[in-house]
Amino acid sequence: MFKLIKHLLLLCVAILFNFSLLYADSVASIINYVNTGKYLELETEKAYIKLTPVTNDIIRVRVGVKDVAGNNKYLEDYSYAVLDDVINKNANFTATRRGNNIYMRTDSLEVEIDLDSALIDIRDIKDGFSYAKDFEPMAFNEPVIRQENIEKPGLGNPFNEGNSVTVTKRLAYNEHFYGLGEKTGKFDKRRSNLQMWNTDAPGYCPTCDPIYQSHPFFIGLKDDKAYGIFFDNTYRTYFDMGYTDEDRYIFSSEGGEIDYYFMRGPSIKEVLSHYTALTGKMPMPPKWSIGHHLCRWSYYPDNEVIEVVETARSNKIPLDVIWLDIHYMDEYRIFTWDKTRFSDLKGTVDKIHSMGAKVVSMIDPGVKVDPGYFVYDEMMANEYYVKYPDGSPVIGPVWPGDCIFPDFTNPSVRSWWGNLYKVMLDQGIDGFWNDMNEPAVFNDIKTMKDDASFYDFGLNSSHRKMHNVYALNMIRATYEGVLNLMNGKRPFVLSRAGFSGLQRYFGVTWTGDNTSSFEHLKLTIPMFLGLSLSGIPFVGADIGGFNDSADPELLTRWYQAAALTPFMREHTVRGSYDQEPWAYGDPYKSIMREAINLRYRLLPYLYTLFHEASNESSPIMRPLVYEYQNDENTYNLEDEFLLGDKILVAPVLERGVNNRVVYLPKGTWYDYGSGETLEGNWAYYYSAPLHVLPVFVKEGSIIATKEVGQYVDEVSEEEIGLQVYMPANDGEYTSTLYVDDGETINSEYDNFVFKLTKGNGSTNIEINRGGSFNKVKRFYLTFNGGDVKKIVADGKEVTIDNNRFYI
Ligand code: MIG
Repeated sequence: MFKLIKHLLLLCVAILFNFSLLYADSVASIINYVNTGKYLELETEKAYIKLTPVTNDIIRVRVGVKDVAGNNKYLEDYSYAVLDDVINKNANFTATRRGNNIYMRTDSLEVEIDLDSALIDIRDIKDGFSYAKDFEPMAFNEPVIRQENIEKPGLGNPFNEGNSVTVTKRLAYNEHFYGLGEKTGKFDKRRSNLQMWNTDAPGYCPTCDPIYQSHPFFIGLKDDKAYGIFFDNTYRTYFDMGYTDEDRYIFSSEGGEIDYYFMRGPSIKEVLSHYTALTGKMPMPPKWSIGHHLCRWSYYPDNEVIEVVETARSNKIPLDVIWLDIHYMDEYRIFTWDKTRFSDLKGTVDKIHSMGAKVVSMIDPGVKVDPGYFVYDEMMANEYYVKYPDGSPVIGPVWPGDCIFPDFTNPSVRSWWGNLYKVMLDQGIDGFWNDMNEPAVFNDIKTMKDDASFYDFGLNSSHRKMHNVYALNMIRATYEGVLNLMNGKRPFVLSRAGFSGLQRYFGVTWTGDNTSSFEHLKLTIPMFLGLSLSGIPFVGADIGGFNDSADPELLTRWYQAAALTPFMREHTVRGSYDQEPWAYGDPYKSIMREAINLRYRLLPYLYTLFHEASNESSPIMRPLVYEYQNDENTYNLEDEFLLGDKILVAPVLERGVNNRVVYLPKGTWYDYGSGETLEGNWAYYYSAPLHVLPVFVKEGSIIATKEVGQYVDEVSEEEIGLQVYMPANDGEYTSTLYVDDGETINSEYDNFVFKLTKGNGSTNIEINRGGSFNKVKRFYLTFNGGDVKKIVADGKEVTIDNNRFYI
C-alpha cells in the first residue's frame, strides 16, 4: 500500500515536470547584440545568449538567464569535461545583420539567428547545408529538485544551481544518431529516449537505461553529412532523439544552464577529432593490457590465483593479466589485504610475474567507518569526505558496511588518494580497478542524497550537480597518483562509471554487470560502438557474461566475438560456474584458444591501432559507417564491426546457428580463413559452424603480425610478419605499423608506413621508416592473391630471402 502511494506520488511529480517543461520560459526575442571580438552576445528579453567560435569548426552556445534586476546570470565558466585551454580559445568571426537576421561566420560555419524568435541555424559555409536548426527557442525553468531526496526535509535545497533547461532541434526524416556513450539498445539512437545519470545497474536488461556512464555527446548524420553536439552539463540530462515527436529532438537538463558545443563534420572522423580536441584523448596503455585477462568475483586465496595462471600456461591459453576482485581485501577495507588469504601478497605477485603475467586489483571509493583503520582516520582528520551542508560526513552502506566517501573534486583529496596506491604498488600490483564509483550506495536511491555537498572549486555544490562526475574525478585521482608513483611507466586503471573526458585519465572501461545470454552477447557490439564514437576507444564487456553461468556454446561464441575487441577480459559473478576457456574441455577449449591466438598473432596491428587512437582519436573498434559514410547499408549495422579500417569482424551472436549474413562494404575483401576473395557492396550468407569466427581483410592491406606468445611480451617485435593482401583494383593503399617499448611514457618508437601501389600491370611496396627505436629488424612476408614486383625500403630495393628481408 505504502509503495503504491509512493508510486502515485512519483507519477504526479513526473506529470507536473513534463507539464512545466511544456510551459517553460523561452529566451524570447532578441533586443540587442554585441560582437566582442571573442564571442557574439545576444540579449533577449529574458536571457543572454553567448555564441563563441572555439575554432572554425566548433561553436559553443551558452545561455545565461537574467535575474529579476535584468542582470546577466551566467554560471561560473569551467568544465570537468572540456580542457581548460580550449575553453578560453576562440577563432575569428564576423557578425552582420541583414533584415531580421544576424549572420555569424567563421571560415567554415555560418550561424543564422532570427531576431524575433531567437532560433539558431548552424550551416556549412560551403554549401549552406543546415546541420542543426532550433525547432523551438531555447527554454528554461525552475531547477528540478526532488524533496524526497534531501536528507533533512524542511530545509529545502540550500544550493542555487541554475535552471532546468531545454534545447529542441529539427529532426530530418533521414537523420541518424550515434554515440551518447555507454548505452543499451540500438546502435542508431534515433527514436530513443535516454537519460544521463550514472547508475549501478546489476543485471541490467538489454534496453535498460540509464546504466553506469554519462556521455552527453552525440553525432547526427543526415544526407551523408555528420555533425556533433556535446551538452556540457553534469546534472541529470535527457536525450529525446525523436522519441516523443518524429520532427524534433530534444536535449534537456534538470539544472545548470544551456552550454553546448556544436561540431562540424561533414565526416564522422572530423566530428570525433573535434570532440577529442575538446575533451582529450586516451594515453597509450601498457602493452600487456591489450592481452587476454582473466577475472572472477573473486579469485582467492593466493594459491588459487597462482593455479589459474598455471592452468592457462599448461593449456596453452595465452594470458597476460589475472585480477583480484574484492575478496582479496581485509573485510573490504581498501588499500589492505586479507593476511590469511594472501599471507605473502608480494610473493604471490612475484610468482605471477615470473610466469609472465600481471596482477590488477580492485579499489572501491567507499571507506569503512572504522576508527583505527588508517584510510578512515586520515580522511576524518583532514575532512576529506563528502559532507552534508552542516559539515557532517555522508555515511552510507556499501561492501564494508557503513562508509564515508572521498570528495574527489577537492585537489588535496585527489593527491592524498593518488598516493595511497603506493601501498599496493609496493606489493608489485600492476594496475587498478575502480568499481562502484557512480557512486553506488546500498540504499533505495542507489546513491547519495541530493544535498550531499562537494568542494567543486570552492562552490560547495550539490550531489545533483556532482553525481555524474564523481567517477571522472575519482579516476583522475587514481590515474594521476599512479602515474606519479610509477616513474615514467604507463598506468593501467579501469573505471566502471564515467563522464565525457574519461579517456584522458586512461579511460579503459567495461560495460558492467551484464548477463550470460546470447541477447547480452549481441548487445556488446552496439554498446562498444557507442562508446567508441564517444571518444572512449578502450572498451570491453565481461566475456561469458557476469550474472548467471555461460554454457559452453555461449562461452565459445563470446570468446570469438571478443577476441578482436579492445579490452578482452573474462569475468563472472560469485557463485557462478567457471568461465575460463578450459572450463568445458575440448572442442570448446581449442576453439577458444584459436580465437585468443588470433588476437595474439594480430598484436602488432592492434597495438598500432591503440597508438592511432591515442594520437589521432580514431576508434580502435569502428562501426562500418565510420569508414563508409556514404553507404546507407551501414547506418544501422550493429552485428559486425571493423577493427581499424582493414579488418572486418562478423561474429556469430545467436544460439544454435551455423551461418550468418555478413555485409561487406565496397571493394574486394579476403576471407581471412580461406584466403578467398569476395566482392563488397553485397551481403553474403556465410557458413560459420562453432569453430569459425568470420573475419575479412580489405584488399591492399598489409597486416602486421607476430608469432603467438603465451603473453604479449614473450615474442619480441624484432621480426614482424607482413600479411599482404593484393589489391584487385588499381590504386594506392596505405598501411602502418607502430612499435615502442610498451611500457614507458616517452618510449622510443619505430613507425612504418607501407605504400602498396598497383598500376600499369605491376604492384610495388614502398616502406618508409620513422623513429629511432630500431627494434624491428626484419619482416616475414606472406602473400594473398598474388605477388609484388619489388619492395623498396627507405629508397633502397630489398633482397628477399625465404620470404624474409632485413630493414
Ligand atoms: O556490488 O566487486 O561490476 O564486476 O565483480 C558488486 C564485486 C560489486 C560490481 C562489478 C563487478 C564486481 C563486483 N562489483
